[in-house]
Amino acid sequence: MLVVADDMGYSDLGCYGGEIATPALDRLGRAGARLSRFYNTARCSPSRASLLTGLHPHQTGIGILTSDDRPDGYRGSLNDRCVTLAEMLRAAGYATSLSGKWHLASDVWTASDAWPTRRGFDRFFGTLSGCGSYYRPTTLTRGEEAAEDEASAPGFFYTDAITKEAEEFVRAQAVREPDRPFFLYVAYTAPHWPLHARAEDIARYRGVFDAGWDELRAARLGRLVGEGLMPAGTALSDRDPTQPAWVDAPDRDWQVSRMQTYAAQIDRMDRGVGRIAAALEETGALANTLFCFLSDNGASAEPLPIADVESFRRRRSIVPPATWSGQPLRIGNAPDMVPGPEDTYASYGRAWANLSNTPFRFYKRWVHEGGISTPFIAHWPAGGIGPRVVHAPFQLTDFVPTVLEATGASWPATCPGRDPLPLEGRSMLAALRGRRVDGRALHWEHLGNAAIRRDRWKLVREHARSWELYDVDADRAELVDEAPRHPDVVSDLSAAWTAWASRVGVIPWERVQAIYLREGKGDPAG
Ligand SMILES: [Ca+2]
Repeated sequence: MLVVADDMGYSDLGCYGGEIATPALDRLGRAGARLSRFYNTARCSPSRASLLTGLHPHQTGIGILTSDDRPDGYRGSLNDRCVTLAEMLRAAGYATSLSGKWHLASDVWTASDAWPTRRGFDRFFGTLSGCGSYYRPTTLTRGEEAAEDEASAPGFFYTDAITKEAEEFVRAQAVREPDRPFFLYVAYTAPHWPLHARAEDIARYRGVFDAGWDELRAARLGRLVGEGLMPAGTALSDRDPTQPAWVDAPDRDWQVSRMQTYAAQIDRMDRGVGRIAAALEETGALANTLFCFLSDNGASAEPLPIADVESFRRRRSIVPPATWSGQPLRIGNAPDMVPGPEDTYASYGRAWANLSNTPFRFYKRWVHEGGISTPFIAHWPAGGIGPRVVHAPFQLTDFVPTVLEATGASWPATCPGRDPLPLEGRSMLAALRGRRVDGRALHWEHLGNAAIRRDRWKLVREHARSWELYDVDADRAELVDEAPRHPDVVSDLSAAWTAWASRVGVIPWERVQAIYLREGKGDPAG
């Protein structure tokens, strides 16, 4: 079972130092392995592509998001050189089900060979697009049939609908095919914007964030050290330089309401995980289920609207035309727009994202630690994964080999009509079981932002800027640039990164930008 959160930061969960109530994930995390250095790949679609195929995102056709930018850019849909984990496990006899977000097909309205139902999932209930209203999710689909009307039922809330579908699948399988193994992928959209949550969930966080982002960031780092996830002495990055000190921040009541709503989104997701775990327990499957949880990218500093309100409002794949009762949506972040209700469409902003990514710098889209660091929980008592913190670094390409080793399923060297690329990662199972594993280089590229990590060194740069070098064992928050003192390491790692980028088909960011400029397609990063 794989549970993915959307745009959740490194330290939001209780068992990773956060204030948010996540008892279900805390219980699984503390009874299983928690990884301190697991990395996603900075953005929704590329992360999901890598997670499900064991390849780097560029190899699957999804280098940015799901815009089809051929012939000069990426395809924006899973290509035929990759095989999904669902396809591999189904071939090994597993029942397969996806409940939640897909975001791996450029066409979200017409079924294609990049839809989940044609990529190994027997069952699919969820959204094809990258995000949307929790009360009225656009592109909601069941199998290959439009299902947006299902959300018109009284009391519908997308997070709960994802949970319900997954829980029913677990209970139904126990009756329908009790001896057949299954792969259940639960892809919540929480806590991605818009900030939608029920009033009673938001009320659970009254007072929790009143101390503000400065105090709370320091407290989170203290708890990360206490949990054994960060070494004692880890330095906290400075507050994002564009953001005010909490004591100087205007509209603090509104600021608090944004973070309360974000917390309520995670809280609701965690209660869903608790319900699914209870279903696994009641059907006798929990102890012998490899349960994994992670977030697809670091916390998001994205403002809303991205571009102007009117063009944003026209994005039908993520913005519903109105509320179910016909009210227009209020899109944007302003002190007179308290988030949560169906007619709002807001995000929580850069300063709170800075808290979510404690102790790191930067956000979703960047490949500095704040963009790519995620909690990773693996729970499988019958599989020898006991309570421990694992510090070995891994990235998304390592997930598929881990599941293949755990299940005994095999990678399909041949698929009819396809020529799949070999897997890029390696199994994490030995490390999850507490054994030492050798180091290996990890690589990233997104929007021209680039990084490579080998042993204690991480070489990283923002697009069009110079390489920075950090000793991420001693300086995880990337505060002291060692590049001037170690030019040999910089040249060695930059050459290794360039060779990797060339091999996996990274398209230079300038070329992608040129397509958008030429065709008037707007901002390729948006
Ligand atoms: Ca995301």
